[in-house]
Parts: sequence; C-alpha cells; structure tokens
Amino acid sequence: PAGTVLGYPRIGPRRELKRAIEAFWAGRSDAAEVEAVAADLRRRTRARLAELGLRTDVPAIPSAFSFYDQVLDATALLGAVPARFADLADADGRLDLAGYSTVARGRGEDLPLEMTKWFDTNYHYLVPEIGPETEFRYASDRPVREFAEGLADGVLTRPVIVGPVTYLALAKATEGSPEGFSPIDRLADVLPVYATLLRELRAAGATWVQLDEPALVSDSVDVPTERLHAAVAEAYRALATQIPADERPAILVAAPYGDLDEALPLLAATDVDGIALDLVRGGLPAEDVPGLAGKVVVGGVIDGHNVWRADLGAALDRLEALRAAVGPEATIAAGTSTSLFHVPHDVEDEPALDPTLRSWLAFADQKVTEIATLATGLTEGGLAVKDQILAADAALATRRNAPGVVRPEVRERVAALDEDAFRRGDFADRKAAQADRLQLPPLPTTTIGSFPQTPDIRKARAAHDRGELSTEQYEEEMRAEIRRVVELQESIGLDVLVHGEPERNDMVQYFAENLDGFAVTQNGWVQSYGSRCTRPSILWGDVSRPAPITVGWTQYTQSLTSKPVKGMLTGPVTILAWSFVRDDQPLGDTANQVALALRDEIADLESAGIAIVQVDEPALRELLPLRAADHAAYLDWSVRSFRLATSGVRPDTQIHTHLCYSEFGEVIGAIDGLDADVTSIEAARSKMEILADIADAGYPRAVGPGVYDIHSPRVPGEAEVTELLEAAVKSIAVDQLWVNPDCGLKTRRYAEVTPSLESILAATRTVRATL
Ligand code: THG
Ligand code: ZN
Repeated sequence: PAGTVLGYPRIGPRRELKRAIEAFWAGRSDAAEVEAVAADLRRRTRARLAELGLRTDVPAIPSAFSFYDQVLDATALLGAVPARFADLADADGRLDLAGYSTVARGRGEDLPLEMTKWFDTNYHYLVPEIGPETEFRYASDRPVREFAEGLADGVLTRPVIVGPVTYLALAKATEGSPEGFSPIDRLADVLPVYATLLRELRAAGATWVQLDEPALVSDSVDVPTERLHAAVAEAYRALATQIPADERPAILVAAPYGDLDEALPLLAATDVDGIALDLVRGGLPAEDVPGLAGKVVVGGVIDGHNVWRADLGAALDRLEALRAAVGPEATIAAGTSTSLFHVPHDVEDEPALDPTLRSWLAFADQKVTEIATLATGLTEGGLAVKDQILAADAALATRRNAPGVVRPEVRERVAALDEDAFRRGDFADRKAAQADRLQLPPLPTTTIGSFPQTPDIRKARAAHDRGELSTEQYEEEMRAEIRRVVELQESIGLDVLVHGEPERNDMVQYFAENLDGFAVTQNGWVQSYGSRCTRPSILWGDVSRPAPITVGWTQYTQSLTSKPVKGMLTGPVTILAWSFVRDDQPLGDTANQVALALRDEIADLESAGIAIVQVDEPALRELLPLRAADHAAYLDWSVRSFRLATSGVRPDTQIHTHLCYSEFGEVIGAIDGLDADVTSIEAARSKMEILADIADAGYPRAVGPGVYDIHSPRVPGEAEVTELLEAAVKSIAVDQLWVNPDCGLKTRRYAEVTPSLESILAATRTVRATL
C-alpha cells in the first residue's frame, strides 16, 4: 500500500481496555468479558482506520493489540516465562489471561518482570529474563488469531511483533547466568519460534508481517554494535532467506525512534521485503544503498511521537527525496515514524480545547488522515492533494503568528541571561551555611515528596472538576489532608517534612495547568505502562508563570510544624519529557523558558521562609539521546536548564533533586553538573551498589540512596533497612548521606507506607547510635 501506520493506540478512546482489565484483576469480571471488550476494540480500530482512509485489501492496517505490553507478548509467544512463574503456564507453555497478568504484576514474593523505559519514550515495557536454561517454544497463537479475526471482518491486517534481535537486546540475563552470558547468545534458539509464527501467519492468509527492531537505532542497548549487526544478519537470513517466500508473509522490518546508520546497509543486504524508516528522527538513506531498491521502503514522515499537524507539502517532498535516494524502481510508502500509541486517539474528542490550538494538532486519527493524503499524493501526484497541502500550510501559518507562540518579553528575558544565572556559589560555603541554618542530625531522614493519593482525595478532585465541590471546599479538604500528612511525619520522627502533594493530579500536568504556554486535554490518555496512562500536556507557546503555584500550600504546611518543610517542584527537563513539546524551536530554548518560571517560583518559596526546595528530574535519563554521539549536546542543555531554575537562591537555601532510576553511573557527569546540594536516587533493589560508583567518582555533594523499594507493596523490616544503611555508611562519608525511600509514595497505601517509614526511622536511630 502507499500509506500505512506502524501501530495505533490500544487503550481505547475512553480507556475501555484499562477499565476491562482492571475489573478482571479486581475479580469483578472474567476473562471472557475482557476478551469481548478487547475484540470489540480491535474491530472498532480496524473500522476507524479504514474509515480514515487506510486500505483494507492490502495490509495497510496493523494488527498490533496488546493486553499489557508488546514485549511481554513476545515473551508469551516464545514461552519464555521465568522459572518463578512456570506453574502459570500449561503443558504447552501457554499463559492464560490470568497467568499473563501475574507475570506482569507479580504475586506475593514472586516479583513481576522488571519494568523499564521503552527507548526515549514515556512508555515502559516488561524486561524479559533470559538465561542459558530458558526454553523457547511456540506458545501463543494470539497474533494468528487476531489476524484471522481481522480477515473474517474483511480487513487484511499486518501483524506487528517485536523482532527477535530487539527482544533479546532488551532482555536481561537470569540471576544464575554464567559470567559473560548475554541473552543475544540465544538468538539461534528463538529464531525457530519466529519461523513457526511466520509459517502459521502465512497459512492463515497473512501477506505481510511487521517485525519491530528499534534496538537497531540505539547505542544504549546492552549489546555491542558489532554483535547487534551480526545478529541482524543471522536473524533475517533465518527468517527471510531460509523460509521460502511462499511459506511466509513478506517481512517489513520497522526501525522507529531514530536512524539506522550502519544497520541500514546491513538490513538492505538481507532478503527482508521491506524496511520502515523513521524520517522524523533519522535522515534519508544514502543514494543507491545496495539491495534497498528491490524492497518496499516505508518513509516515516509523520511524527508518531508528537501531536503537531504535519507540513504535508514538506512531507511529500521528503517522500519524493526518499524515492530519489532509493532509486526510481523502489516501492515507496508513506508511514508514521513510530507506532501511534504514543499519542492520544482523537483531537476532535477535545471539546474544551481552544479551537485555534486544536487546528494545529494531529492526534492518532488525524495522523492517519495525513497518511492517507500522502499516499494519494505519492500515487497520483501532489496536485491531487493540493487542497489538503494548502490547508496544512494555512494552519502552520496561523500557528507561527498566533498570540502567545512568540512573546517578546519571554524571549528578551532568556536572551539577557548571563553565565552567572547558571551558577551557584562554592559548595563548601553552601554546605556550611545550610548546616548552620537547618541544624539537622546526622543521616537526616525525609521522603521524596508525594504521600498516598487516597480514594477520598481522588473523589474530591473529581467532584471539584465536575463543579460539584467549590474551590474553597476542595482546598479545605486538601489542607485537612496536609495536616494529616504532617502529623504522621512528626509522629514517625522524620527530619525534613513534605506536604504530600494531595492537590496534584500529576507532577507535570499540575504545573502545566498553572503556567502560560501550556494546554491540557480531557481525553488525551496515552499508555505509560500496562493499564496505566498519563495525559501529556501540550506545550504550544512561550512559557511564563502568571502567579505563584506552590507557595501557598508550602507556606501553609510550614505553619504547621517547626521542622523544615521541603518545597516540591518538577524540573524543566521532566516537564518537557512528559509533555508534547512545540517542535518549532530547539528543546533547550523551551527548557530555559520553563526554568525561568521555576526560578521565580523558587525565589518566592525562599522569600516565604522555605529553606529547602526539591526540583525533581526523574526523566533526565529518559530523554538521553539513543545515539552516544548526541549525548553531550543533550546533557549540556538539560543540565543548564536545571541550573538556571535552581541557581538563583541564597547559599543557605538547600536544593534537592530526585532521579528515578538506578543507572546513576551512566549520567554521573550530568548529575555532578546539576550541582544540587542533595540528590535522592533509587538504590534499594540494587542493595546500595550505586554508592560505590559515587564514592569512586569523588562525588562531593550529598546523596539519599533509597532504602525502601516503593515499587513493591512489601514493607521492609527494620533489620533490613539497618543493613542497607550500614552498607551505605561504609561506602560513603556520613555527612554526605541522607535517608529516604526510593521514590514518591503516591501509588502506595498508608497500610504499607506507615510501617515502612517506621522501619526506616528505627533503623536510622540504630545506625546513628553507632556513629
Ligand atoms: N507522570 C507523568 N509521567 C510519568 C510519571 C508520572 N512517567 C513515568 C512514571 N511516572 C510512570 N508512572 C505512572 C504511574 C501511575 C500512573 C501513570 C504513570 C497512573 N495513572 C492513572 C491511571 O492510569 O489510572 C491516571 C492518573 C490521573 O488521573 O492523572 O496511575 O508520574 N506524566
Ligand atoms: Zn522516583
């Protein structure tokens, strides 16, 4: 076909899948009911994609559903269930929906598969655990059944599966694996399962299959590039060359999220039938790459990762340039750069959004229409879609000139900054001044910021949003919650208190709602992991802060206690990472505008008497470019924006930051560059190993390695926390060490949080006594 999309949102326009599967987990429905909802969603998706202009007689419409995660689906396909869950599979290695859910969510002491970021997106996948002992077999015919379902419905779909190279590149070795073992060593053993799947798909009538291989655009996977390239050659020899063409579907290898670089000639030299390139992030191929002219080349010119309406004229030109590079004989198709599951369903489903802003946007459905237009343009010539190109041009022109997009007063302020605006004074002086002001005990205790979002809080917010609860009543309920949270922290004995963030729906959306230059959506849900979604805000214009945001809440909290209260903000990089950001200027420029708004907020907190301000950057690592060559430039602007936000304070005001992951070593230079006085990080699961890296690097400032893994409902015992703290004081100087949980507590319940914090305090007292 001349136009296709690499994937489409799975959660449903009204999060139907989330509701169905969560009801199943809660025991309120059975598997058959969930399957019925899912089948209905898939049917509606096919119908919608056809209605929007994708063809149904050729495989333009992807079959890319998942109940939880596409990587977990590949694990289920391969029967690669970890040993602790082996009992969940039947004699043929198959998981039913309950078993599949348990692998994703864990049960009791059996921890679920680890969750981690999917490339540079806000989606998280479940990490396969592969060892020398893992047995692979064809254990799920779901892709075949879903293909057959589409065919019975009159739609020839293209099944989408995570490819074998990416699957193994993203896997981690099982615990008992010998030194030097890497999951990619098992490539030859997974290929027969993929081969079986391809044969079965062909037997069911599939003409094309899409194998997603984003690992090929990244230097950040755990497999050395040469090894990865050898794996590509081996995998596609086995699947494309060794299976006769009439016994398998044609193979489309998709490479979303970046540039294939040297992997492109490699893939082109294999017998795969098509390659989907990300032409938003990646460049056009060099001219006359051997082998490419004989393939279908999908030009991913429509951004699957952002929500801006495309410049259709430019996109069509780019497709023509692709045709020129590949050669006139090649078959070129218009495509999305990535699956559309990173964007919401439909911008027409946002009645509260300003109509002008709406006209600049394209969510998944609008992007499908753009693809259909480009497909027509490719086959019939640009003249055939002249009107659509002109309409896109007009929308872009309005956007360029609309009030708020460029605000001279914001631009001038950023332009006038000198280097001093990015620098604090000497750390030694700050350390002395802060110690003097704060008078904290050794091993000071604190939390990351959020406390459990109870059903009552959610109910109050929902009632307020519906207009059923007045703002005064809503705010009084939030103040009552803050009083409870302060009392709890005082009774447990924490040293630095927080207000618990009951008033925040989300750590980014809350700030977006209170800053100029952002819009928020009503139905713009995007899957973050499993059934969990976020509503990314839309950063469309120059950013400024019309009024203080957190000062009132923080000041109120400080009035309740004599202990220091920590002000809580989300950092510029994370605000960008978890929003849809304007694409008409460098990210670094946008980050500096957000940073200035935060800098003003911090100044106001300081003036209000707040001595500690935390600026969270959990997404600092997430935006790290996939190619190593791009790291330095990214770290430069991201670190600078954090410093711009935080360096306006007095020496005796303490700046904290929180980062959500354990790969501290990877970005330790950047963390040093942030120049925060205290940095809290995840460490409980890795048993404080990270502190060795920090000590080795000679890192001078304070760190709070998490001693309580909040990602699990388990309550740590006092002895266990004592052990972690004893390990910590052995590897790092006592005056550099803080004590805190791994992350915020908002997703946990008080039944877990209270005893866990009590364990932490008891352990801290024990270790303090030994100092
Ligand atoms: N906010 C945003 N992005 C994030 C996180 C966040 N990305 C990384 C990480 N945190 C992802 N974790 C979660 C955890 C919980 C939920 C979503 C992402 C969640 N969502 C609710 C749901 O799906 O039911 C909806 C929340 C709401 O009402 O807004 O529970 O913290 N931006
Ligand atoms: Zn965290």
